[in-house]
Amino acid sequence: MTGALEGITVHRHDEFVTEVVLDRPDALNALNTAMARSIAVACARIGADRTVRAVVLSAAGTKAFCAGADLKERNAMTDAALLRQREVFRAAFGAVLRLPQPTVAAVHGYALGGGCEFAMSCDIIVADETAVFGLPEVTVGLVPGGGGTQLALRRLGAGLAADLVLTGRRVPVDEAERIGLVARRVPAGRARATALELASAIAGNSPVAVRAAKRALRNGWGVTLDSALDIEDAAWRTAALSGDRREGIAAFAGKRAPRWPGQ
Ligand code: CO8
Repeated sequence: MTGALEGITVHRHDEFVTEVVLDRPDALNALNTAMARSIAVACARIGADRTVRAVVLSAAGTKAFCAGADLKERNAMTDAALLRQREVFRAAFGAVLRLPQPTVAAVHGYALGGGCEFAMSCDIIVADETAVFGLPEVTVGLVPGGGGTQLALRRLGAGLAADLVLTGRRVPVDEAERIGLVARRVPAGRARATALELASAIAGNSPVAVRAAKRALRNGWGVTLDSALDIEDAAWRTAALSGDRREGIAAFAGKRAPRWPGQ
């Protein structure tokens, strides 16, 4: 993918997987305004590309996935500039969260503040032994604003979300795995490769079913069980009436790999 992207790079892997790399390693991949704009642009392109079946969000360098908002850039900002930046940041976090394809975060090192929020905006978090999560916003006079309070609440429950958000403490990978923030924990240096493998495995499944299942998982958050089951039913119908379902069952019966029509 070409175009003026700053602070990130985008790579296409095999046929169906796209990787977005947070790429300001000298600043621990801290999120500045230009980078946030680029993330929104890249996600808009990826989201509209029906040939992309899974997305990996990874980071350059060895020390950090992302150390949050670029506090040096913010240091020089007026209140008005900060409010303008907020809209750009909201668009970036929203763009990752709303990607229609499954998203896998590959986390190594620090994932703090906005970094933790980017990881939580993905469907699945893979983290290596060096990963450290945290929402330290209250320690710098802020509230998590990239979805952190609400994503922590939904992913971890009210008690743990309050613990993390109100203390701003760091969560080592052991605890992150135990509390269910991290779905897969891998040896140091293996997060990206594992995330790409996972994305490839997902991309091998029916694209219609995978997107519909993601919609059900996402839209079922925070609604009543009855409403959530209606959402699941709609997802089921989408998949059940698709060419992918016909092909999936024909391939099973014919003992061959499916060739998904993707519709
Ligand atoms: N912003 C800018 N630069 C940073 C940041 C950052 N957040 N974090 C690290 N850096 C820079 C350092 O200044 C340093 O640069 P230089 O060499 O030029 O001085 C370089 O990266 C390396 O950092 P350190 O020397 O500090 O490395 P350490 O290993 O000693 O420490 C830490 C690493 C623990 C990650 C430490 O750098 C740190 O605490 N950073 C700040 C973390 C933080 O508080 N993040 C939360 C910020 S608030 C936020 O993310 C809100 C997001 C809201 C988005 C939603 C909007 C809608």
